[in-house]
Amino acid sequence: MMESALTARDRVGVQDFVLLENYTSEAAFIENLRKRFKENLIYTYIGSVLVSVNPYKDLEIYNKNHMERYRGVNFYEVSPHIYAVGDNSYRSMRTERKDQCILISGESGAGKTEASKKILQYYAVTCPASEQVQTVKDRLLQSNPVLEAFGNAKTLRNDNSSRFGKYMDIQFDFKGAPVGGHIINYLLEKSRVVHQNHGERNFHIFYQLIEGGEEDLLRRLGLERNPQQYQYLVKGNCPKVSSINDRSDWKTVRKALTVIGFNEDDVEELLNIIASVLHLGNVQYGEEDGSACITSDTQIKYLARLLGVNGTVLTEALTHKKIIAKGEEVGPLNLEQASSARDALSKAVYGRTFTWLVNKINTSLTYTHYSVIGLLDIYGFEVFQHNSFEQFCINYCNEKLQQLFIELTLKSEQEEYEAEGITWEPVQYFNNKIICDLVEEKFKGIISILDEECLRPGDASDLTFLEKLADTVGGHPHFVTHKLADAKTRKVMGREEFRLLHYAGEVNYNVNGVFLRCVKTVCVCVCVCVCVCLQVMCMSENKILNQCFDREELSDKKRPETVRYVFFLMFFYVMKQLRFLRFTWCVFLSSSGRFDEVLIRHQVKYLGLMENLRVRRAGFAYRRRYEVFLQRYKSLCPDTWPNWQGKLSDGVATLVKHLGYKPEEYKLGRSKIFIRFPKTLFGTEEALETRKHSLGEIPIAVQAWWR
Ligand code: AD9
Ligand code: MG
Repeated sequence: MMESALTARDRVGVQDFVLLENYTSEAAFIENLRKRFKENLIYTYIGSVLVSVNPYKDLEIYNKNHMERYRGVNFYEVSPHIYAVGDNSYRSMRTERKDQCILISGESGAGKTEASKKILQYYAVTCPASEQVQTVKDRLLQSNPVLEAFGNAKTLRNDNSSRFGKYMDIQFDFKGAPVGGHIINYLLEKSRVVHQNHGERNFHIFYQLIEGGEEDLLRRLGLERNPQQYQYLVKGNCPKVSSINDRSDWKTVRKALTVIGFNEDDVEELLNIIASVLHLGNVQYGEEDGSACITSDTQIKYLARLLGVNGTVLTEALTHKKIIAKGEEVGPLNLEQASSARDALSKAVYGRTFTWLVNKINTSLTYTHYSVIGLLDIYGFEVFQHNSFEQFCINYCNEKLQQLFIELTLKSEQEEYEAEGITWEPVQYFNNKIICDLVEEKFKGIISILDEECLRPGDASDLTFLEKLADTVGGHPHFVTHKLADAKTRKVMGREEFRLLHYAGEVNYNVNGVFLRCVKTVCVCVCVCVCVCLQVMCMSENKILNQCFDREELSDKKRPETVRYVFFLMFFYVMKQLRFLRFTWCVFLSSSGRFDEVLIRHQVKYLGLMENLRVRRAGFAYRRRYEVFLQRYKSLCPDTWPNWQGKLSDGVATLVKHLGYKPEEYKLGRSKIFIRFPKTLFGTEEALETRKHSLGEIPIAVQAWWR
């Protein structure tokens, strides 16, 4: 027996949350996600936003047949899918001649990187190709294993976690063929190079090189085939991961480097640096009269050769500092200072080499701007038991994106209403500009205060920073410190914390001991101990390092990198880009392979999905072009069936009058009908089903309609 539309909806939920009857209810939202997840329908829309729950199992929905199914088809005619987003952006770019951006957000392990790869594969398979285009397609695809080797690592949440943010432009020519690309990386988690939490690993490339590197290569690099030998690889006590085959991944990466256009010299220099970082980690210090000294010169010998620097100068740099306050005087480091200078050097070398790698990939992807689709793979809101500077950066970024989202969604709604000649009714929504201002306002925002404390010589500490915050923004409605909080809040807040009331919820940030230090690691120039080491790197004969380290930055004339500047670098370009693009938002939710309601509810809250739905539903829940609406429902009215001969708008007006729509339920625009409530549409949909059943007809695309 044919399943009716009503029971199909009961079973698999609605494919678009705007069609939920009770759209303000979080429980109804989650129930809809649950129903769909149970049926392996991992994708659902909120208007044009795609929401997905990670299935953690291979679903048969990413093959060539599926790609074909989504090619050139309207968003709502087929069930929600990441390919639909890819196809829609592609067609908008082609027809409207407007650059696009697909913004992928969600917490760690939610499936963001997999999704961006799926979009790339979709374009690689479905877009036109010539021989030259094939080379670009290959390079675009092959950039993934390389970037993942150097920028991904096993964490407790994801065996292949991206430890950097990525914005990738895919460029298309006038025929719609991908002809180039450009990647921007930001905020690589450099601290992982020198330290990993228990159960986590360093970046994949180290293990790939040790496990997969040929014997003579390892000999030349002075490496042993045992990760346990290296201080930088033993911290997490997790050299092997069952889901990862380092040896075969090494082969993939080596091949990918060749496809991208790295020659043997490039690869050699690159691997020299990777090996050097491991040797640096094994540099051991002893103590003489309170000063640090290097106890064995084995590592220094390798380092001098691999980095192309003088061993004596390097030894000096790893044990001495330039005391800026007293001019050019050079002084010895104590044990702790020397270890942190060594680690800071390792992080700087690795971080800059990563940026070099991205630039090198960019060079191979030739930039011939015609039309662009950007893919932004970004962290979603993060709230842990202990939140620090890293969470502050990520959450601020999401706050900005939310602001942009609301602005652009409302703007596009307004533009559509205007184009259709429908009166715009103001929408009530929470404008989070007030929180963005609290963070970024010049002179009195949190970033400015942080800058001031970072650059202030003397007694600046995390606690003075907290006090200054209380003095400057203490009265702000979205800011709370322990000192100024009411008795109830004090109970759940530490003395070293401040709380921000983000649009997605409250987050307590702990400044104790780590906030300023984190900031100083981000703004490397502030860290005096590293200066001497950086000087040595400027002398390196290694061609890559030579490009990465610039004498200019060591001169006092160069402006230090302030927090504001780093933020600016991180977000400004992307934000500026987004403003001029038509963007599609994809939100990914993590799961443990089953539908964990607590986990999902938490993410729905912190990703601001209910707020997004509210903005979407502020006007009309549903809109369709007249011809599409008439084609689907014309059989329900004797005057429009089998064919309406007059103007389309008159046909739709006749049809809805016959169906008994009340004036407050709908509006007729120039080319579309707008329906305010889902129940109006559902009533019509059910009438259609009843009619088809009575005639024994097979409902047209009823599955797609609901799914
Ligand atoms: V992180 O912020 O980089 O730590 P991501 O990028 O959000 O994270 P990723 O794409 O790496 O997560 O996905 C994590 C794992 O989930 C993958 O390694 C897959 O095992 C699994 N996954 C993700 N998407 C899908 C999917 N569409 N189907 C099946 C998936 N499994
Ligand atoms: Mg990722």
